[in-house]
Amino acid sequence: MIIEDVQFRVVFDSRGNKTVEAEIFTTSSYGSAMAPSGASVGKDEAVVVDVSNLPEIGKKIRDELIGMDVSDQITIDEVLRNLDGTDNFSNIGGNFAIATSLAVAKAAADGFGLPLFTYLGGIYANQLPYPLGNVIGGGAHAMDSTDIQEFLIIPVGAESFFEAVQINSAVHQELKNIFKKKGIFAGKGDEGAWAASINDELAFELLSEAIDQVVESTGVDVRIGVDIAASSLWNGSEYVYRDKKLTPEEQIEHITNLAEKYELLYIEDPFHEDDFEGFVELNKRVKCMVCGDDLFVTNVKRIKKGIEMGAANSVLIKPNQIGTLTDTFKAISLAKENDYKIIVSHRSGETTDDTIAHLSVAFNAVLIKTGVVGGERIAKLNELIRIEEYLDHPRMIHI
Ligand code: 2PG
Ligand code: MG
Repeated sequence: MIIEDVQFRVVFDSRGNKTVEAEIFTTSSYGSAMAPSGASVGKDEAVVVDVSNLPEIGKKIRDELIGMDVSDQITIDEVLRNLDGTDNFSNIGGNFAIATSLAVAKAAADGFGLPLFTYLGGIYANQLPYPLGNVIGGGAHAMDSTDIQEFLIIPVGAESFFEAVQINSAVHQELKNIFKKKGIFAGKGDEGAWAASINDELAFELLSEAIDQVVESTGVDVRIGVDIAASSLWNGSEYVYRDKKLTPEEQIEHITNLAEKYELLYIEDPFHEDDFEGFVELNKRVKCMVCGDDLFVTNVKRIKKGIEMGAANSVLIKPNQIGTLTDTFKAISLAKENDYKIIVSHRSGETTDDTIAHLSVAFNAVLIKTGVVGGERIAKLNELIRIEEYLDHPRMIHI
């Protein structure tokens, strides 16, 4: 499976922004992947370079990779790192690097005649994650909506992935009825979640109402999670909400109260990206999943710091934050060795690329965060439905 050619093209993401697609052609196989992009971006993420640099970056990568074997993922990812020469892919771009790295893995899986999740995870990669669905959203993903970026749901009572998707869709649909009934205008944000000019408290109330309806009609239990994306609320000294300003201490109180009141199962980025201490304090106070996204940026150094301090118990994994599959794997391994839960995640700017569906199964993620509606989100959910059908003994993972 020797690489004969590497091609790149500019394509568009779900926000209508340009992104890059990589294609790997080997003597006997093919793989392609597209880079997603974030709106609430951690400062230590791999850098996205302008796709107008495609001709020169494309040539650099092509010249290095032609002649290499796609089954040698670790070496290829090392070559990408060395070619870039920085810690954050600011030369060849995290977008070019991740599209290439994932396309290489897909070409290798194709060459072996295996689905990607089996190629990466082996025969015991047979558990499905629960879909962590974004149903109301604001922050950097919508205009004039909630301060909390994402109100998420987890259909913990679902017995199959298919049922889990059905339940998340039902809650999303029920919310539409509730907005209508109450005369609240709601549009949709970047990830297909409802966006409305309401405060966080009202969003929690409406969401609880929608969940009650769905639980009553289906008997399947659903829990609430949030991505506060608090770096977007932080002004350097306070967290600024539409109706209040909170000091770091008040923010800890506020999040603790929300966790109790709404029995939250999942809290992501409740404090700004450098407030490891805030995370430590909250992690002591609550029983649920405390997850770092901007805090960790899928970066081994930052995850290590968090583990040493006791800052969280879960990590969000976004391959494009770090730039290669191998570095993504290293982040996951370190987290798992320390009993952290793995949540594989989309970005707010997505394409129909469904690679993360495979990564979530391969690496035993407990959750996949990939929205509820919209073609680019559904692409991942439908791929997991296919994977569930393909597996001999599929089962939902234990959260
Ligand atoms: C997040 C993500 C995905 P973005 O903050 O977790 O929901 O958003 O891609 O804008 O960083
Ligand atoms: Mg986040």
